[in-house]
Amino acid sequence: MQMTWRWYGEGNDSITLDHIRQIPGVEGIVWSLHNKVAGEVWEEEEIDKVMDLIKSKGFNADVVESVNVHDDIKIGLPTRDKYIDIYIDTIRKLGARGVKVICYNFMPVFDWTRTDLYKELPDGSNSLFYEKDAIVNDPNIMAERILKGAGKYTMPGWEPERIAKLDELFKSYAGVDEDKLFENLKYFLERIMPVCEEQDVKMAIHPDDPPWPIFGLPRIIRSRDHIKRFLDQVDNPYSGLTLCTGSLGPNLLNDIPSIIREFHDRIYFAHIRNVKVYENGDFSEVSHRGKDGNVDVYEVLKAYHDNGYTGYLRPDHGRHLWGEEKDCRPGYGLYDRALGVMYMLGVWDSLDKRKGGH
Ligand code: DNO
Repeated sequence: MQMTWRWYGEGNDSITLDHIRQIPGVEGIVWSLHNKVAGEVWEEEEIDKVMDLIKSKGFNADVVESVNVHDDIKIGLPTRDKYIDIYIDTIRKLGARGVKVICYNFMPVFDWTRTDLYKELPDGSNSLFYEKDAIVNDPNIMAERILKGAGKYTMPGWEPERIAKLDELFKSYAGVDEDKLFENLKYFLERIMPVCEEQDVKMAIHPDDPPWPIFGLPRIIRSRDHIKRFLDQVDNPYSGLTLCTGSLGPNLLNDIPSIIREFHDRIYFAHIRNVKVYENGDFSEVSHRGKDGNVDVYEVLKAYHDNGYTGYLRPDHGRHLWGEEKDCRPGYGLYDRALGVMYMLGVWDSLDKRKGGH
C-alpha cells in the first residue's frame, strides 16, 4: 500500500506541500489541474509545472484525481467523440510523464452531494452532512448551498459556470436511464482502453456519492452488483476502481470489506473515510476510527492487507477541527486527515507485524 494525500495545488489549498511532508508515511500527492473544466485540453507545461513541484518535495505524482468526463460523453451526444479525443490526449500526456492512475467519476451533473458542509458534531468539530429530506426536487437550491459553503474555493464538479446552466443540463439528461448510462460508459472506456494500455495508465472509477439516484438522475456505481456489471462490461485490467468507503458506506447494505475481497485485483486507488448513518437515513462524515461510524475501517484495511494490496490509498474527507473550517476546503482540512493517516498506518503496521512482515 502506498499512502497518498490529495492536494489542490498552490494557491488553491490551505495546506502546503511542506505541511504534508511532516505527516508520517505520505509518499505521494494526488493532484489535478483544478482550473480545467471537463473537456478542456491539458497543456504539457501546466502538467510539468505541478508534477515538478510535487517531485521537488520528495513525493511521487503517480495519481491524478480527476480528469473530469464531459457531460456530452455521459449523455452520449454526437459531440462526445471530440471530447473523448481530448481525454485521450490528456491520458497520453500524463502517461508519458509516468502517471499511473487516473481517478474519474461518471456521475451525471453532480459529483458528490451534501446538504450541509459544516454540520456540528457532538464533540464540537464539524463535517459534511447529508440530510435526506433536504434533497427536494429543485437541485438549484442544493447547488446554492454548496457554492455558498465553499467560500473562496471552487469545488470540483460544482464549478459556478456549470451550475449556472443546471436546468439546461438536466434537460439534456432526459432519457438517460441506468442502462443508457452504462452503455455510454462502455463506449467511453472502449475508446480509451488502447491508449491506457499503450501508456500503462489505469483508469479508476469513483463510486457515486451518495450511493443512490438523486434528483431523478441515474447513478450506476453504488453497490456490489453495479460494480460487478461495470467491471464485466469492459473486462480489461486497465479499467478498475477507486474504492471509496465513504461513498458506498451510507448504504448499510454495502458490505465494503467483502466488496474489496471480491474485486481487489481491479482496485487501484483506495479512498478511506468513515460515515455515521442515522436511523432516518441522514449521515455525517466522522473520524477515520472505525468505532466512530458505520465503516469498519479495520476490516477494510484487513481486506486490503490480506490480499497484498500494493496500490495507492488516501484518507478521504475529514472533519474540520480546531477552527480550521474558516480557511480550508470543505472536507479537506489538515488535522483530521492527518489523524486518519496515523490511524490507518497504525492498523497497517500491526497487520504487517502479525503477518511477520515489516
Ligand atoms: C470527493 C472526491 C470526489 C472525487 C471525484 C472523482 O471528495 O472523492 O470528488 O474526486 O468523484 O472524479
